Amino acid sequence: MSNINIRIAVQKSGRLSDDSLKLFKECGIKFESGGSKLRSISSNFPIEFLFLRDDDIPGYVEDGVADLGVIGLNVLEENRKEVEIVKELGFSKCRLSLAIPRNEVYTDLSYFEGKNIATSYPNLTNNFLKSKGVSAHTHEISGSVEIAPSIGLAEGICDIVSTGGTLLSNGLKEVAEVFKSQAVLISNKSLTAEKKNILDKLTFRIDSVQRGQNAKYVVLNAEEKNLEKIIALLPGMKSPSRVPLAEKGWYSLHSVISENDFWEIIESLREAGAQGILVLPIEKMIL
Ligand code: PRT
Ligand code: ZN
Repeated sequence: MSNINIRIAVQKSGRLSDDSLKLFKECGIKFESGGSKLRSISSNFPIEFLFLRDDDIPGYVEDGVADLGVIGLNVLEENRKEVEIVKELGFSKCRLSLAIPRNEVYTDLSYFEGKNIATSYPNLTNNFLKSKGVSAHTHEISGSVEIAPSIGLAEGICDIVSTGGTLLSNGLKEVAEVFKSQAVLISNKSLTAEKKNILDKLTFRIDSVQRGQNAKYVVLNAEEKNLEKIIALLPGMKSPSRVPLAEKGWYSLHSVISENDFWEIIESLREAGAQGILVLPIEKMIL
């Protein structure tokens, strides 16, 4: 084995860091993290972690200081760095939205015509408004954007929202979504063949973990007369496994179902006569 490591930049502490570390641990990659550690080399996978401020990650990956990075799509698109998006990671989901004081009457985007909007995302905000034919002024501030209207800095804001609680507690209401975001894995545009090979191994593991998270393992009992109907409802990886029970005329069926249609399938299974339904989490799913 060669001694080349791929270098990945992840957020040191913040809304991306816990889920990023969890994902790599679920991929079976062992490394130390936490405390004042700024870098860490895995003991069982050719990867080195750099722990950084999230804002610096796209630039480091563009320059090749890091080969890979985990970053919010909002930060990446705002900074417009030349990097490759390898895959969506499905965590740190949020949206960039326009918001105005709660007691204002909002009609449509023309509300913002000629107005001042405070934001940490001037590029995304301006692009959005321009594409809608609205000309407004963005006022860039780096934090505490929500207080801008109440201190007279701007009439509206454009900021990251997840639950909406922060807007609410600052007397604001969300009126239009500008951009949907989640964490993404990015890579430098010119990785060597050796590093590409390591990235392929990493994405194979990430895919297996993600597939597992989107699926449930289902075990149920069924009487012979209901088998056909129940099997038709169970997709499975190939087709469901069928194991005869000690009690004559009864079978146990094992299958995998998607998280998305989970409740619908469970209800149909019960209607079709399935009994003793067990649902188990799947740790990994290798295809
Ligand atoms: O220190 P460092 O620079 O590394 O971190 P940071 O403070 O710049 O970023 P951090 O950790 O706050 O967020 C990192 C990324 O998480 C963001 O770039 C987004 O991609 C994503 N993310 C997900 C969020 C949120 N949810 C979120 N709710 N980023 C920020 N918020 C803030 C938002 O700015 C607002 O102040 O939370 C507040 C709104 O939350 P709700 O739940 O009240 O709507
Ligand atoms: Zn930051």
